[in-house]
Amino acid sequence: ASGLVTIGEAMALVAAAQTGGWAHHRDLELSVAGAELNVAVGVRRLGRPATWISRVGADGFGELMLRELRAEGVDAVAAVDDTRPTGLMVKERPNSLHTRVRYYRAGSAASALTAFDLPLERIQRAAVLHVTGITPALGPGPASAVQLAVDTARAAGVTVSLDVNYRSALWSRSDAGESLTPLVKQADVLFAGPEEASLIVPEADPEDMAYRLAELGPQQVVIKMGADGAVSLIDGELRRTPAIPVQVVDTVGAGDAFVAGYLTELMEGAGADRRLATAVAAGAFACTALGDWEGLPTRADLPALQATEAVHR
Ligand code: KDG
Repeated sequence: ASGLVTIGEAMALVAAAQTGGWAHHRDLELSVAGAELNVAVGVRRLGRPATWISRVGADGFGELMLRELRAEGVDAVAAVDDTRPTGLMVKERPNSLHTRVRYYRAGSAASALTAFDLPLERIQRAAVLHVTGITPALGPGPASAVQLAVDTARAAGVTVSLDVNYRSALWSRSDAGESLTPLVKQADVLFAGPEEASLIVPEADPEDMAYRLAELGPQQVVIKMGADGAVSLIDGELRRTPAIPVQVVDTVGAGDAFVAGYLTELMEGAGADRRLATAVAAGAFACTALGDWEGLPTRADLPALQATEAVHR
């Protein structure tokens, strides 16, 4: 057992190159994105093996995705579906204060993911299985794939990581809460923003949330609070970890970077303090570049941020 295995949809990402909205500025940049893909790339950059399981369309977007993953050294296990397209996500920057994200993913290749797409032996050999609350929102097939993956991992003694990742464009808060609560109970490591945690537990305060979520099962609960850092309850110990201040260019993907940092250190056998330190550093790095994963750090990059931080002290 050495690496991370993750399952989920990635989409072609069309992002505005300038602020101002599509009606005024039409330059765009083409990339790929998806929460689980972002985590896989993040883990790989920090030095651990990563496998990404999905489906892609038989189109240029699917090819681009597989190419990028190959370039990053992520092992992609993705059936090419010639009846459905690769999904698309459009990121508009109407002004410098906002980013607007829209999906064109209904009927995508990845939404046809089923339990049959899973290479079960890879999950059994993984160090960590990472899933998110996005995949069960894509339909019954993807939901059953996530459930089988989690069951397989648990039976094999593989650590299960879940990021709640609520996406309001995909389902209601009540449907998400109902579907994700059983998964939360089966997770060893749980990540959620405060709003997301409130889908599962009634508390409003992050510390109370962490305690209540841990009661459901996960020994490691991490409440991600963006610029406010993180509150965590790891093996019964409560911590508050401040974020590292950076000049923010694009926050989308920062949560995934945080997860990648945490899980990489977990796989390295590092203690909780180091897991959280790398998590906040990776999250900060991700904010400094446009794109969901382009700004993810390598091990060699990490000291740069620590040096900047030292100046701020
Ligand atoms: O976490 C960033 C993701 O939101 C983005 O990459 C796209 O996976 C995505 C989603 O479904 O929102």
